[in-house]
This record gives sequence, C-alpha cells and structure tokens, in this order.
Amino acid sequence: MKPRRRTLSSDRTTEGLVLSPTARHAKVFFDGNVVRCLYANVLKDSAPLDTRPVAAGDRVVVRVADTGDAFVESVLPRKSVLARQHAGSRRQVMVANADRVLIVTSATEPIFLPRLVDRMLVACEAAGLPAVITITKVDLLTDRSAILEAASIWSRLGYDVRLVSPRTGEGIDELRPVLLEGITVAAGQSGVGKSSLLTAFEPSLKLSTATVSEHWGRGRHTTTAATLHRFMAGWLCDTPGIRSFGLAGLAPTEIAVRFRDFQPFIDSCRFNSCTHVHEPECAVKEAVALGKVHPARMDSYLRMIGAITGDDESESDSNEGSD
Ligand SMILES: Nc1nc2c(ncn2[C@@H]2O[C@H](COP(=O)(O)OP(=O)(O)OP(=O)(O)O)[C@@H](O)[C@H]2O)c(=O)[nH]1
Ligand SMILES: [Mg+2]
Ligand SMILES: [Zn+2]
Repeated sequence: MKPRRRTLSSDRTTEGLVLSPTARHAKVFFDGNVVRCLYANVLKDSAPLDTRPVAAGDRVVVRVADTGDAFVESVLPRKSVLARQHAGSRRQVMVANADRVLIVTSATEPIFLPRLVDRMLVACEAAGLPAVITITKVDLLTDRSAILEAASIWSRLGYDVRLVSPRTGEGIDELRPVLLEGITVAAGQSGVGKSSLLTAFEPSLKLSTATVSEHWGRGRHTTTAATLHRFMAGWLCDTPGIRSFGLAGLAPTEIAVRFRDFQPFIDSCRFNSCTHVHEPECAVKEAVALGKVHPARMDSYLRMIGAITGDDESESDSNEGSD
C-alpha cells in the first residue's frame, strides 16, 4: 500500500545529506543517523528532466512524521552537479555538491581509455569541478612508457595526474591528503578499480569488488548505486561503472571551450562559430599542425563531436552504462 504523507503539528523538519538514492527512497544522514526516507509527493515532480528527484550528495529537507516515517521534502540549492546527459533521455545526476572528481582509469585490465578520460574532463570542466586523473593498476605494467606519455599530455595542461595501485599501495598515501574534506567522487568504467581505490584510502569501508571478466576484459558492474561513505572530515562517493559519458546538450563550440589546450586559439579562428572540424583558417587545427595541441586531444575532440552528430563513437557501446 502506498504510504501517505501526513503533516501533523508534531511533525518536524531537519536538514539531511543524501548518501544513496534509489527510485523510491533514499538513505539520508541526519541527526547522526542514516535513515531510509521516502520521497514526498511534492518532490516527485520537482526535477522532471532528471532520472531521479535527488542525487547522492544532495542536501535535503527531511520531514519526520510523528509515526517515525521520514520523507524527503525538498532539495537545497546545489553547488555542483556531475551529470551524464544522453540524447533523447533524461539527465542522470551522478552526484551533487561534489568538491572534486577522481577520474579513475586503469592502466590495463580493462584497457586504458584516454579518450574516455578526455570526455570526463569536459564534463568536469562543464561542472566547474577539479579533476584528479587517477590511473590505477600500474603494478600490472611491465613498461610504463605509454601511460607516462598520456599522463604528461594531461599534466602539461595543468591537470593533477596520479599513478596508483591499491594492490601495492603505490601513490595511495600521496593522494589521501587531497581527499580529507568535502565530497570526493570516484568515477570511471566498470572494473578499473574505483571501489578498490576508495577501500585503500579507508580500509574499514570494505567496498565490494570483483575480478574483471577474462573473456570480455570488462568489469562486472559490481557497484550498483552511487553511495557516499564517511572519510575523515568529508565523504568518498563510490559510483557504478560507466561505459560512456554522455555530453548531449553541449554544442561542439561548448565542448571546444572545455578543452584547455584549445582555449588560447579559439578566438583566432576565422569564423566565430568554428567547430574546428572542416572550417578554413581554423587556429585550433593550425595549432595541432604546429605541435601546440597534441593530436590525441584533437582526436578525442573529433570523436566527441562525431558522437554528438550521430557518427560512431568507438569507445562507447550501445548500452549507456549502468545505474
Ligand atoms: N592488479 C591490480 N588489480 C586491481 C587494482 N585495483 C583493483 N584491482 C582489481 O580490479 C578488479 C576490479 O576492481 P573494483 O574495485 O571492483 O572495480 P570498480 O571500478 O569498483 O568496478 P565496478 O564497481 O564494477 O564499477 C578487482 O579484481 C580488483 O582486485 C590494482 O591496483 N592492481
Ligand atoms: Mg565498484
Ligand atoms: Zn577553429
């Protein structure tokens, strides 16, 4: 039977933090406890363009009825939103109010995907969120040269890039101080080691992990819901593996300005609306030809634009990711 929201004079409201939402309810932290809260009817229609009315990390107003039932009544203004947007479908807010994103990618197993990292960097730039590119499983490499080359492209752009291994502990103590406050979200493909990484920072978390499928070389989508976990003075947010990161809603020119390396050249293109693909006198393309922009970054950009105009995007498959 559908629970009815009762509003009695003995009801009280308080502020809470959403740790993990599902379609019907959310685990909310308030008054020192984690409480399962239903969504108040008034909330259900509040974000019609989103897959869920609330996201992990949301600050919410909770009404506690005299029966003890608790309802999420409203969402307080968000200071940041990390969201995936797929053409023709609703926006999926992965986490709200994050302070930084660990873009987690594996050096191998599953295969290293620098273009997915570039895509997530665009999403972080669009959200105004600092990113730490975290390359895991470096213990499995016999030759690090290809990874170091990719890492150097990003570090030259001013991104914080870390090589880590929860298996051997490499890079963990160096990264931990970055995460002491605020909300840190780990995002990336299934099987890259997000849950293993967060457990390395805080062993008591014991987050579920699973081996990568030998046959497919892919993760098994072990983590099924974005969830905040207490860590020092802040929170770590584990998220389900994503297969792609939809940027629908961003026009090519809006994507291009989120490429830090394109920014110095964009204003010198002959056309204001230059998409840096086929236009003549394009300063960005010239910068690539002169070695001022790395061709790998241009390749990432062109694939993003191709995905938006309906061309094949080789790194994403038809399934747009779990959750
Ligand atoms: N060799 C090695 N294996 C690792 C490392 N980190 C994680 N793994 C292994 O990689 C597999 C996947 O790790 P998970 O932490 O479950 O990956 P995940 O990104 O959370 O995956 P989903 O929850 O499916 O998105 C597990 O078998 C881990 O033991 C590492 O640094 N080195
Ligand atoms: Mg996981
Ligand atoms: Zn141009």
